Amino acid sequence: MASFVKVGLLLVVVAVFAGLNLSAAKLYTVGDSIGWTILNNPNYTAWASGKTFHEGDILYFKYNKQFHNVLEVTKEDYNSCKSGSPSATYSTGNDSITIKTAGHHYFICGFPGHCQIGQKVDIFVGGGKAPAPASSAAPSASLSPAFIPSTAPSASSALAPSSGAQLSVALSTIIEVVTMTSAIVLMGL
Ligand SMILES: [Cu+2]
Repeated sequence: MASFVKVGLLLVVVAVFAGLNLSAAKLYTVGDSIGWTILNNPNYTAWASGKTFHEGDILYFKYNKQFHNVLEVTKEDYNSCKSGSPSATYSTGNDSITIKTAGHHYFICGFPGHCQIGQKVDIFVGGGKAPAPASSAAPSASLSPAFIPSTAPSASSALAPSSGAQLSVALSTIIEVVTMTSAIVLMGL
């Protein structure tokens, strides 16, 4: 039973970090549930275009290593699908690549024909590191003046909705953790 409690506590710690660290470095599974493949005509350009990548984020390439790999290449090699001189090669099938610099990062599959039919992705990272958790209030606070009516209530009332929203996110995380812990402890009993 004690081991169940230990596992429960570990999960709590993990969940708290995952829940409270929402705006820190993120892990992106390339292609999401499809992964890194040529099946079903994945469009990795579309996959990347909806995302804002930051330095420190992690790209997770999941694929069958018998059929695919991941090469980091230059823009020219990306455009022409040349796999002969990659700056890095990954081939485990479970590759986590941390983005360490701003700018474009070009990845292709080196297996013949795969890049040409779309197994390639351009990850663009803007300047600056991922915002620290403590600064997460800044974006919503900077948006709030737009919502202040011309009769100008105090700044504190304009900020209230966003801090309320953050509180409810924190509360739902805590509720989730408590629910999970009690389920695990009950299993142990
Ligand atoms: Cu491939």
